[in-house]
Amino acid sequence: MSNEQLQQQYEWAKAAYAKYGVNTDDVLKKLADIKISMHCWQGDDVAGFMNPDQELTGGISVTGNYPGAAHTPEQLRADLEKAFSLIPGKHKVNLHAMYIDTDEKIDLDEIEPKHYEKWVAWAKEQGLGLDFNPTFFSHPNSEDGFTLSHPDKKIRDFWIEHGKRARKVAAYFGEELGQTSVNNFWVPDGFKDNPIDRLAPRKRLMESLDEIFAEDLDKKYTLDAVESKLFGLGAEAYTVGSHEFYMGYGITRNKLVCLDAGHFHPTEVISNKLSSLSLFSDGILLHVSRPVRWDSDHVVIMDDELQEIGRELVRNDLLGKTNIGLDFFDATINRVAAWVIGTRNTIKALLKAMLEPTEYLKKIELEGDYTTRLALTEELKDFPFAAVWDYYCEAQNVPVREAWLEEVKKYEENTLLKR
Ligand code: RNT
Ligand code: ZN
Repeated sequence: MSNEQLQQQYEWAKAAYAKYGVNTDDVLKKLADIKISMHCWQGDDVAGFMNPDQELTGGISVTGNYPGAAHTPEQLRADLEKAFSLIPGKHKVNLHAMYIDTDEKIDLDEIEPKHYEKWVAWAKEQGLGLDFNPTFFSHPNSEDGFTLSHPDKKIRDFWIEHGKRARKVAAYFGEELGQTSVNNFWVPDGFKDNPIDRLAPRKRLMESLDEIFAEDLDKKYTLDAVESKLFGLGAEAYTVGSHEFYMGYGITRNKLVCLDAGHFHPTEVISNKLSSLSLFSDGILLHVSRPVRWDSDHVVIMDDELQEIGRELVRNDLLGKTNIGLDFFDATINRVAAWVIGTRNTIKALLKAMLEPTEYLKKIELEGDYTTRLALTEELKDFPFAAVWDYYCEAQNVPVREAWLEEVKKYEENTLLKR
């Protein structure tokens, strides 16, 4: 499409939205300020660089053996750069502790900021932020399914040390990069079969977390988050860190509660939780993901739930207190394409939501005019939002529509297939 056509389309779309008081120019300015935290682990099937041959454990699973996975930090960064060159806006990278970049042979209870210096230098050069996650899986000390809630104090202490050190790394990211680094705690702890004692592991988890968080770190640099889960592979009957556990924990300890779209019952959605959670917490972390029948972590597509998440964030004015992270891993398709599809969709869903005449819709709802509410929300689905998106991509210097795929194919041929 020529520049002129893009512009024409945009003007036409602009007029359509203006009729309902939505200024598309303002929307695009706001959209450019929203950062998505793109998870590094899609690039190498959640292997990391600490012990990449260690089996992936913790009840999560990656299927597929598409060629081209990153095997070194340099390769992973090159792949991330390629993906970001095809995604409009400036964003963040979400690292896991196991993605150290050092020649030192260290364990998880020995990590220090210096082991991530190269990531920081790269993020500075690229103008990216960095988020972080301690890694409580794929390690001999988590082999029996328990970490921070382990009955053995020695094992718990190993993981507590890891958690404390991870916070220091996140604070270092925040300080160096001048933007808050969200540090997300997720532990896989749970039982395959029905436990007798559901309480004691939860009490141990609570106490371990309290120990990790005992030191106050400057919230300007890092914010801790806690992520709940319903079940995992091999932890089908009971997960220690359940939703109720972390709702209670996060709110009483002033931590961000992390909602992962795949961590609830199959018909339960996180979009409907955002408004309630926002009333009681200072901040929210999202793991935008796509569960298919279970917590399968499929690539995010433009489905109803993604759009509903976008709408809830916009309608309730929650973008300012919500950190939007992605969490999916698919090894059956090109991994750079997976990032581009999931991240572009997430931004696009936010744009769609921001183009909605929210004030007007709230007003007619208050007046009890549910007929107009339904009629208009249905008609709005056909409004020319794609013209606004195309214009935005062009303005942000990234490929318009499916043109990005050509770039990924070239990169696959010239780089990924040569690994
Ligand atoms: C697992 C959680 C967690 C992980 C990452 C790799 O169920 O969703 O967020 O996916 O830490
Ligand atoms: Zn998650």
